[in-house]
Amino acid sequence: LDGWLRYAPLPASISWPSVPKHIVVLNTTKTSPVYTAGQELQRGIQNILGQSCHFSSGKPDESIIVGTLDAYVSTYGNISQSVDLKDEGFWLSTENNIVQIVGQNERGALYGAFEYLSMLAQANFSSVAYASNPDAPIRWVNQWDNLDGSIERGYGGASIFFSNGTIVNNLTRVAEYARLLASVGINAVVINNVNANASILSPQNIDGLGRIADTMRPYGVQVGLSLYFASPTSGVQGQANLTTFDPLDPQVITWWGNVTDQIYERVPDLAGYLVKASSEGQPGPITYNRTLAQGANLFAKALQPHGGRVLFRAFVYNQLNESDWKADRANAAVDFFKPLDGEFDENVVVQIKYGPIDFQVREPASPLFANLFHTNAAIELEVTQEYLGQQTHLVYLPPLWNTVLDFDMRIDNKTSLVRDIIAGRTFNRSLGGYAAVVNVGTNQTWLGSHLSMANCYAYGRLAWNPTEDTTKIHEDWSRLTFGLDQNVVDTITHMALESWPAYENYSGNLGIQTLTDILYTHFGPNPQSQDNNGWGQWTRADHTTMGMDRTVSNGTGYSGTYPPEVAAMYENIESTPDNLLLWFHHVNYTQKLKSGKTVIQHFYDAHYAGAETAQTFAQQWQTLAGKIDRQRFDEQLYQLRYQAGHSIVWRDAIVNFYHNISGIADESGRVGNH
Ligand code: GCW
Repeated sequence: LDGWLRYAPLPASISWPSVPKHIVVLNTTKTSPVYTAGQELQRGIQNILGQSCHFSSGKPDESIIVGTLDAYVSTYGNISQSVDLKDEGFWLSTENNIVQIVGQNERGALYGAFEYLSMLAQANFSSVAYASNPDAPIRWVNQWDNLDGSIERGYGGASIFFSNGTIVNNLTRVAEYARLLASVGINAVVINNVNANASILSPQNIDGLGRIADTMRPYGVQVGLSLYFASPTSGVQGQANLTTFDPLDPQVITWWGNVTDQIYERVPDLAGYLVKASSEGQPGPITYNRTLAQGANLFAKALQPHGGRVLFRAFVYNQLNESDWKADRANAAVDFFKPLDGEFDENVVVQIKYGPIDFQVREPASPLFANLFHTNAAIELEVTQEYLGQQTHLVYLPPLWNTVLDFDMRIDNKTSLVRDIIAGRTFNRSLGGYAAVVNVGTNQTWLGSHLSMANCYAYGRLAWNPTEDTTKIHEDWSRLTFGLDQNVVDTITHMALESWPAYENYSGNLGIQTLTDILYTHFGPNPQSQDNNGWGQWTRADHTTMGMDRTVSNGTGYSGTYPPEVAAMYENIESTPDNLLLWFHHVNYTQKLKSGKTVIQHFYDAHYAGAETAQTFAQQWQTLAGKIDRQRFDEQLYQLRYQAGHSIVWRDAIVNFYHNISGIADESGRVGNH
């Protein structure tokens, strides 16, 4: 339940230097994150080191001091070193037997306390003095929780926020969740599904929202809300009912203004709204022939006096006809949003999925990041493993995320990394950052699997600092979660690093997408489901060829939506990396890759290799018997064995499908004819 915040006692074999026994908390208001920081420090040091600390005030010697920079300076005068603190950052110094934990704001002080405790829990007693600042202001998580308590694409049990149409009474789990999120620098949670229900806006539910906000506030985690665009006409109990939801209609504007005022009355620090509109059957501004910007600005204007933000989702596309060679869902976001660049209000952030389709095992970075110069942008990631095994498969996701965050769009032929664009640096934007769909539930493991929590932890760490090494992040998580035994850390981290390449190998290769069932479950192999439907996630596989031709010269024109250098790279087969070949090009199964193999032989080989690696995960895990408590060891072993079996189901389904359709034999004789 504590996730990575176990505060396990350090093993007796370790000896450590003394740690101050006094904690000076420079803000004693119980709802302040600074107060929470003091409580966490006391609890953590007690559990990790077995040392009791007393709260005291006054003299700094032999103390842990935690507070905001303002409070610190007014109590002790300036910090001796010059400290460069940005919004929500912190200063941490352990020099001279004084621990200074000084936040740029209250939340920053709590982040600093968690960082110090993370050091102690990993037996790191080195002397440090540094400032740490977040890379971007938006570091949110999204929960796709429905008011009935179910969670769309959630694999860790029922909602911790809702049941039976209202907010649950007991918010203990909500506090625990906020604590975990705060410990990795997350500052807001959007608590309800983007496929939203208008009844979240009833007075009773607004009060429930207030209780959630009160519960998370001590952790510095703000609440955000997903909105149903047609709420004004939905007959929300306790609110006026209109006959239109046209975003330019004065009545509608007043309606949202009123509702927003009511919410801020109860939740003065609401983070803002998240809006999925005119997407996948959801109503939106397009219903009234208004633009998506007009739709977003409706909420922006209601929030503006309160300091709130609108995260407006770029996941807007239409159903398409596969018989049209030039139809391409991957073009949708740029088609819809590029013409609107500059029309969004300053407190709007366009929230863009990492790839142009939908959380696939490999996608190129969404070109929309390189097409908005006067609009704030955030990246949307998924911690919940919707297409990636739904937590029954081990897949450590940060290496996948980094293929997008570190991608260089070469705007104006200059370095323009996606992570710099969303941080606001490239185009000098005031806002931007990160959102991840997490979807924890009431399961004791939160996500439905012990090892999956590494993704949640790493998400926060990367949103704070996207240049951090993902291997090191995993090692930290592993130590905090399973203890300091080097063999345990190395084994679990080794498995984690092999996991995404393995999953890609036994699901979908060369940029063809995940090849999972896309119609309903998004789980398990179903390559035939990809084609002959309106969803536009096509593979265009026939007897001799496969892949989407997304070139400008002969295809959908998608490659041309990137800046020139990148567009040129993807336009040509020779310069397209193998791992995206079938994303950009429609080729023969016998097309040669840079590796020298044919496409079809690569499919066969990769599927066997991926499933083979998956077989080793349970074995690697078993070498840790006795080093991990029984319950977690057994539960994880069960899942890894399932994955071992399911990876073979995957392998055989995919290789047989392509063998049947192509009639091309496997050079190693493994496929068909048995
Ligand atoms: O991938 C699809 C999911 C839907 C989801 C949608 C979205 C919340 O299958 O379940 O809806 O994306 O991101 O809006």
